Amino acid sequence: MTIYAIQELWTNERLLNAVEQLIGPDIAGHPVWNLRTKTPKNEATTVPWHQDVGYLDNNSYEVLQPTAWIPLLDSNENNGCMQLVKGGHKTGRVAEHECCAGNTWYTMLTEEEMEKTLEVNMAEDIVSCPVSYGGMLLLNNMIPHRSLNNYSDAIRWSLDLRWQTPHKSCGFYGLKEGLLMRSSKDPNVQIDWDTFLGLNRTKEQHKSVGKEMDDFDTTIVGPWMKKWKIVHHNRHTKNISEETLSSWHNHRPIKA
Ligand SMILES: O=C(O)CCC(=O)C(=O)O
Repeated sequence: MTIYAIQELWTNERLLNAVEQLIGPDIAGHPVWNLRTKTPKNEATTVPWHQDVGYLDNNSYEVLQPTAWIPLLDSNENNGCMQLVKGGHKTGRVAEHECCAGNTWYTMLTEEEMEKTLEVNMAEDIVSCPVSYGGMLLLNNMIPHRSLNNYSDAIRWSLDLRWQTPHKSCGFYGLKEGLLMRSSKDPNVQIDWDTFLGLNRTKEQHKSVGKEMDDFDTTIVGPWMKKWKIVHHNRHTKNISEETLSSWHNHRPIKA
């Protein structure tokens, strides 16, 4: 799959028609999108419980940002499909996330925190969402979700693509703006891919921590790290200085 194929899918007429029903006729692509290669039995690609808003700036909390999660093969509980917690978006609250899950750089929600703040029942409300090739799962940015482990022998490829109104902040800490795809004022709007693709969001994340980073340095650099407490350190946090951490939050000191 090339970037052109992803561009075509992201701006697909029928997909945008569905998105329009949710957010209205003005549509921007959100700068956070991923092509995921979920390799078998790999903790690094198994995403723990979280709300997508947990990765974004607080000014996105009141903006509806639908995500289309699109597997590039049949997905099921064996190869790492998604699970969500039914009704977990209804309070409109953002639960207290923690960092970092296991040996990954993901933020995560504990089950206790979800039950307390999002008023869900983890014994009853978890829903597995197997999606066949050609289908998609549409997610609200407040709904808690995760992906299961991949116990198969094949890579579970998927895309997650997001949209929102172009009239509100996309909550990406000013690092990158959205991409106008549909405008009620201009039915022939030209999508400015050059500007959008010209700005590498990973490089912008690196710049936001104020230091040059080697491409193979796996230290976490997302600005969302400043939002949530780092309660568990691992190889992705060990190079962050105590001084930087304490300027972010009331983090626990790093233990060797
Ligand atoms: O595809 C996955 O494994 C996780 C996707 C996810 O959590 C997301 O798109 O927010």
